[in-house]
Amino acid sequence: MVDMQTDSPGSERDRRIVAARVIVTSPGRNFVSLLIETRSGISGLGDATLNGRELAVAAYLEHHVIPNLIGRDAGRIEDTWQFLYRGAYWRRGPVTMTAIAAVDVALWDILGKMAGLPLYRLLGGRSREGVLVYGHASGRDPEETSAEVGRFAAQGYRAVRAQCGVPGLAKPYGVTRMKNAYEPAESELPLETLWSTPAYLDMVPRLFERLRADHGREIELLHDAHHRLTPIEAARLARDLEPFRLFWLEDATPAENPDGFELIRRHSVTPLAVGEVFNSVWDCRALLERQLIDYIRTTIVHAGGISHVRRIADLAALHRARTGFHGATDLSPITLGAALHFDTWVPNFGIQEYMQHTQETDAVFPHDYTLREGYLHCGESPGHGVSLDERLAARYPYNPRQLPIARLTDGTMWDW
Ligand code: CS2
Ligand code: MG
Repeated sequence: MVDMQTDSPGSERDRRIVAARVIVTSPGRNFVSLLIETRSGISGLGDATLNGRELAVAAYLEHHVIPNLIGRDAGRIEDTWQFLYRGAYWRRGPVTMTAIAAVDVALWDILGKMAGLPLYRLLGGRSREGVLVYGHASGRDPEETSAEVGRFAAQGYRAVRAQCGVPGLAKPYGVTRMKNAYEPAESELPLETLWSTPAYLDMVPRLFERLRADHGREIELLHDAHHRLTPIEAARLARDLEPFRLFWLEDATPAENPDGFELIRRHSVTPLAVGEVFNSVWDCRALLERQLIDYIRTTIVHAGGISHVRRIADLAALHRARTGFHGATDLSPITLGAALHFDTWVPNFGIQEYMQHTQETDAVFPHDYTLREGYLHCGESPGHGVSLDERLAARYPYNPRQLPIARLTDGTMWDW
């Protein structure tokens, strides 16, 4: 029998979970958070935000998770994870794994606060001084996009994702007039957008030819094809981008079919990144074991939390792949805070996406991470270093929003 008094900091009685609640707030966009309180008075915060499906996760937590948490030992992080994963019977999926992630991150936050240590120290200590990030530049045409890349470079960013308008398309993916942030869920029902691959395939190489001509070869450039291409189209794009040496081409083709990446690999050495829509190690396994991708983007909030993403990172390391966590503004500052501690520790770190949250969001989620010269730095506060101002959060009621959909110009339903 494990001696409960010594299996983690604080007494077993102190670690008892006495309450937990879901907090839905919308400071500029919707966020779902989980607060878990222990008998000691120490509480922990987890992110449960799933863009466009927020209330599904909130309901899953309220009806199927929280009743099972009360009375549990907050120090039994792994056992709680296994209970929520195996005990669900209906395994995996974005809603279940986001709910499990919220609990997992909140319990790691509590452990850090009880131990008086920042999360990265609990994971194994610092592997790097700072976390390399990439910003998001976009424009209506290559000239405008290049000016935006220059703006990020002037701010000290060493890596920038570039997205650009596509001739003939009113709302191509990733182009926004907002500086820094990008919010695709802009309507209560999905906005219908049009997509044309031929026009896109012509534009992208011209974009990166312009970016390399304007900004040289030192800055790291990334691009997100956002699941839009067939495997052979993705292979063509990856090959056409080789002269411009991208850091990565992301979501080149829908990743349910790993064989599609075999085809891309046969035609190109452009590095590939995938995984922001994955929610378990099982989604990642074939792509990593067959070395079909170079960066895994699976994020802490959507893939079962720190406990599970740690397993994904270890599998990636076995196959020489690196992490490149998703970090859009529809992942709350709680996820960014936890991710930065993970990024600070993980040996096979690659890069961290960083789309700056709005000031409204940051006011609701005070945090201790900082940006300096293109690197993010987690703080030294115990836990993940992010809190939630519930009084301020209450001023922002939930605002029903869903992500867009895409159709081809002939009306065929496509991947947004
Ligand atoms: C994008 C995201 O950041 C990215 O790489 O794929 O902006 C994605 O479109 C949103 O997170 C969807 O909610
Ligand atoms: Mg993406």
